Amino acid sequence: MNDQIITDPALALTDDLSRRGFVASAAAVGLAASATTWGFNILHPRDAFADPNSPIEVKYSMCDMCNHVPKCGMKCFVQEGKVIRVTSREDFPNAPICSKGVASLQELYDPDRILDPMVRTTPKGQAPAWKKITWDEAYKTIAEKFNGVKAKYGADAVLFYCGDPKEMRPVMTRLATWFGSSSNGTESSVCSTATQICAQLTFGPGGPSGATPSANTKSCLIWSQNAAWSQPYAFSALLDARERGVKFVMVDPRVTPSVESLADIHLQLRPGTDGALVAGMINQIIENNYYDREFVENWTHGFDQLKEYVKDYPPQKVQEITWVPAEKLIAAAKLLYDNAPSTMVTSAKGACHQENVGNFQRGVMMIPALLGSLEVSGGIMWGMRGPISLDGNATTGAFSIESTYNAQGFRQRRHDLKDFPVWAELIYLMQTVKLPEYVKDGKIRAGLFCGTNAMMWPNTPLYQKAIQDLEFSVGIDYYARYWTHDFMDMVLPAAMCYERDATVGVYGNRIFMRQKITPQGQAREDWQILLEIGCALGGGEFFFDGSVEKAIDFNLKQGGSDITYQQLKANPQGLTLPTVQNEPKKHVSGKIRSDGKPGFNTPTGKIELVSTVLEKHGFNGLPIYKEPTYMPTKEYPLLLNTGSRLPFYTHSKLRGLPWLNQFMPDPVIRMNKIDAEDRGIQDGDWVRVFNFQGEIKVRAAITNMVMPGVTDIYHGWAVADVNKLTTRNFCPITGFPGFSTGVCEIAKA
Ligand SMILES: Nc1nc2c(c(=O)[nH]1)N[C@H]1C(S)=C(S)[C@@H](COP(=O)(O)OP(=O)(O)OC[C@H]3O[C@@H](n4cnc5c(=O)[nH]c(N)nc54)[C@H](O)[C@@H]3O)O[C@H]1N2
Ligand SMILES: Nc1nc2c(c(=O)[nH]1)N[C@H]1C(S)=C(S)[C@@H](COP(=O)(O)OP(=O)(O)OC[C@H]3O[C@@H](n4cnc5c(=O)[nH]c(N)nc54)[C@H](O)[C@@H]3O)O[C@H]1N2
Ligand SMILES: [Mo]
Repeated sequence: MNDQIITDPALALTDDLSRRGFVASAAAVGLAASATTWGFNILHPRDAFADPNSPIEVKYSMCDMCNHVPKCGMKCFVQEGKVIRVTSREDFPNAPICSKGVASLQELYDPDRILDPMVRTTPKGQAPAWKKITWDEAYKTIAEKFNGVKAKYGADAVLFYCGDPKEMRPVMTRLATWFGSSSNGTESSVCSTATQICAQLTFGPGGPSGATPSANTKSCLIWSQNAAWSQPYAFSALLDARERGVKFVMVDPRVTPSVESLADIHLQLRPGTDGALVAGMINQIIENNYYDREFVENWTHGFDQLKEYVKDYPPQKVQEITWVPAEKLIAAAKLLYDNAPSTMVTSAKGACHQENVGNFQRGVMMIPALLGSLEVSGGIMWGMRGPISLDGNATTGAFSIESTYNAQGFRQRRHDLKDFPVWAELIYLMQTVKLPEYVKDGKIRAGLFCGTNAMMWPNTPLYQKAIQDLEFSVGIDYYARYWTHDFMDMVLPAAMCYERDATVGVYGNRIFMRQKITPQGQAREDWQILLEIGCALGGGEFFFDGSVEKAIDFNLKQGGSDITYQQLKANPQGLTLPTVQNEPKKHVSGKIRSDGKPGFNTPTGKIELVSTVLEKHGFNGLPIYKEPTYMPTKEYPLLLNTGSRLPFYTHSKLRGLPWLNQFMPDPVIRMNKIDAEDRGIQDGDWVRVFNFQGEIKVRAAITNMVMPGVTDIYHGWAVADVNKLTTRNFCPITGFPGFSTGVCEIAKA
């Protein structure tokens, strides 16, 4: 790597071409060399060649290409310290690895990865150039800058932030809390937290937000999830359920591969009208006496008000609003009633990216409650309080910051408290969607950004500017990404999944740790970097003097387990944790509430059909329907629906990996044949997609996957960032933007 590295979009584009050339040659050689039925051989442009006669060692790892927990198991074939091949891992809870897992080797040995700490040498606002520095120099600068800002403006002026990657979060939280900053946020500001908030409001804190079908489940309501593409490990379980005879009702504006392979009834709604559809479903459940009287009378709050409210949503009216045929809605309610117990799945994107999510998703959660499917086998069950509290990342109770957090009065000081009071009451991480405002007002002046992509928020340029306007900011990443790190002062090289110990993976009662290889260059694992920053800031002992091993041990102990780092290292096949057998009707036996009384963990002790927490904050407590802010007009007649997942990319990532890029080299917008014909557009044409806020250039894909009037486009394309066109209309309860509910026009480029 050169000492001076220039990141520039134009360069990135030409670079892409040369990489494409590499695909062709690599694929050809790879095929010829592949002698196995499992996995693929790989050849790399640099540094990854091993002497073919050297011995092959098997190591076990866990993938992190989609940043999701639980992760998929990987079996790595290692020669001279280099991973030469990767396959699915046998006897592991999550399998198989997908195309992203296989292609992760191209990321591991990507010549574009950053392998040294780098500081910028040009002023911000100008094209950046970077200079290599040592880790010690980096830590010293970070400590000076962060402590300087803290001394002048208080600790809350330093933002601690993680993007979609999840594994480092417990350490980031420990760091923020010790530093004394209540400005501790994540990408979950626009991902999944809305579901968590709705579940807490309806079911109470600590409860479930849904459940996938289990042995006794007879039907399942999937409210917008295309697991075939976004959760392949979960999709195979759904297919198994279907084979067992489970009936599926699926709500989705698109005809997805999941809809095609699972749905008995597909409710294909106009995006953003979920609130009306859910009111229509509840209307049918109540009007037809499908609801469980005993449960409703004893264990719900606000039934009469809900009953009155949904009278306004008879099937015919719902059809006009949502475009879902009335008879399908009627049939869906009946199918769920006829096939009890029923379970329900919502999703972190499809069911969250609406301005009205804080209302409608509570309505979705009320459906299994009304049908009497809570706390019954095959329905939705609360977990048992057991001795071990480790989640998929072994983070629960992690560095147990809750008490420190409360003791230091963080909640009252938070910058987001006035903007999103319900979020601030329920979630200890801050809602970051108002970052531009907080920077403009001088409330946030420095930031540590681990695994961050500035194109994830609506109206990207505002967030890029906010990051640029910080007095000091540092990113931790595998790459210096021009759309994010060009606006920062420093970038630190993170070790990839193959190259790190932390964190352990917990799947039910099984626990695993990776067997790492030596990181490339100067890269270090996130846990180590964050612990070392803690030490540089002056917190040595609190950060285990930088020891990842000690941090993992502490973390496991906090979660209630005696297992140690050394034991996990010695047992790559995984270890078993003690479990507690779950049992039904825990709301009757008093095993749900923390005070041991019967009922649920809500203020009323009941499932809240009318939320008392929302009422306390001045909101309507019912799951009301509100139209999206933007409706189609003559000028912008198409609905802009963004971000539905593609199987081979994750957000802004993986575009540079030849094995994946070949599937969709250019950004694409899906549109219906009727809309295309109206505009003289042919399949594959370059088109302009635009609205009052911005314009991007992409290729048109003409398909019946979307209805006339609706489009479908993925986010995270640096060359065509759709978040230049998405707007900042936030759900007042959750702060979530309407990524699903914009408007646009399309014309031939
Ligand atoms: N329009 C629209 N916008 C959306 C969405 C949408 O559906 N539509 N979806 C939203 C959702 S749900 C999400 S989750 C966000 C995602 O938004 P982000 O999390 O911001 O997106 P990523 O592209 O995953 O960026 C992660 C960055 O972290 C780096 N990275 C990956 N793994 C690691 C790691 O382990 N350690 C470190 N240090 N770095 C790592 C990657 O190289 C990348 O630069 O986007 C949101 N934005
Ligand atoms: N390959 C891959 N996998 C991923 C990711 C990735 O980027 N790539 N991202 C990961 C992340 S961070 C997340 S949050 C999850 C997201 O996981 P999900 O939320 O399950 O995302 P999708 O599978 O795209 O399913 C969302 C569905 O919602 C539908 N939808 C769109 N608008 C609306 C609407 O207004 N109403 C309703 N009811 N449905 C609507 C879309 O048509 C789509 O089929 O996926 C994770 N998995
Ligand atoms: Mo997400």
